[in-house]
Amino acid sequence: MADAKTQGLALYHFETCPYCQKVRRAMAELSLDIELRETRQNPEFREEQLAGGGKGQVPCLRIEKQGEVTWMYESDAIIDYLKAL
Ligand SMILES: N[C@@H](CCC(=O)N[C@@H](CS)C(=O)NCC(=O)O)C(=O)O
Repeated sequence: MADAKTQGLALYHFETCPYCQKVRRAMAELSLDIELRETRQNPEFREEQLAGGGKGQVPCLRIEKQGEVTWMYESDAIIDYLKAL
């Protein structure tokens, strides 16, 4: 269940990816509850990321705001975005 600040956000990730671990750690430190979509064991998440974002690189933050969807790659950019929420 995401809170109001994080509604519309979903993080595409997988467990052993160090860049994903860095983002998940930042989420925990910031106490942000963001939907997690694990792409290694869930091919449908990988497919939707590829279709929407254009590449399967993780971590990737899907941001849906007022019906508009953007896909943010790069762990540092994602962490900066989360810190500014
Ligand atoms: N510079 C990127 C590196 C991310 C990265 O290398 N992710 C790896 C997994 S650890 C990956 O998704 N590789 C597969 C791909 O690029 O399609 C970041 O900081 O987010």
